Amino acid sequence: KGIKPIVIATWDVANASAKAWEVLKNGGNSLDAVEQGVMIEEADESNQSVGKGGRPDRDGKVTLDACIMDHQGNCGAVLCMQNIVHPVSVARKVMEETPHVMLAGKGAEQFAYEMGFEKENLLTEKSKQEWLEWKKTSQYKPIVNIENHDTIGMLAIDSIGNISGACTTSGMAYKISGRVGDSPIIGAGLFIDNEIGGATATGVGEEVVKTVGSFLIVELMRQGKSPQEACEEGVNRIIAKNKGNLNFQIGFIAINKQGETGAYCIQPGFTYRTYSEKGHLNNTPDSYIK
Ligand code: SD4
Repeated sequence: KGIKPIVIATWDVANASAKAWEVLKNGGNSLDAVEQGVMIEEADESNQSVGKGGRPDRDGKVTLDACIMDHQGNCGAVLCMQNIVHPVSVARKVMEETPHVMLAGKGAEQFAYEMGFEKENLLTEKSKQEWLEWKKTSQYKPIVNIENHDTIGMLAIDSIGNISGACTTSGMAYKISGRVGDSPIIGAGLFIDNEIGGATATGVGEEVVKTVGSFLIVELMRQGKSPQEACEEGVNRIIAKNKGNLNFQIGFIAINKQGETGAYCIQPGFTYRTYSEKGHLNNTPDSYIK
């Protein structure tokens, strides 16, 4: 019925979007596509915002947040989990194997071991050295687009038109131990409504949580806005609350049931990947600040 598979993901995550596309192209479903796509970034030690190699909290602990949501509205999430390379897969297990949606901290880690995941040290030498350097001043000032870059949120539509999404991060570098951002919070960092579309976020998670950003964007699409218009409205809600201090980044991406995409951000510097039969593109969205 003219359904065209597509993948859309935050930041320039070419390997992750290519992996997700490969799953879709081979007839795989959107849930497998987003899981396997974001797993590429979780395993990539050079991405210091996700999974292994992620920057630690201020105490030197790498704590991961992730969630996943399918076309039936099922979802699972892990919050502030240590020692597991693939939090998105643990989130999927929470969704599929438990009556719950979210598991946090030690409980999430324990559950992961029960599901057969292996314990691994996530703090790489590079991230450790940078943290030790940071500790000399211990100033918590998230740097837009630089130090807190590359959280991956991914949305996909498969060949039967089902939409799924995933989001995974190590959170803001040098955060207070125990801090959880938007990325594993359904409605904030990610939301899917298979009748309408999906949205996901990157940037300073606190601001996304305060406006329930991804749910807002999907609801705006339900009310008739295009993905682009909905992303702009989502960012504008955050801007309206923060007039006078816009020295932070927020980026949203969205997709609707027809496979149309949109994206908007506060600061220049945010890019996003799309992969469809039109090709594999790294796109630069419009930003509020030029
Ligand atoms: C967070 N939204 O934990 C994440 C950070 C992020 O690219 O997006 N970094 O607040």
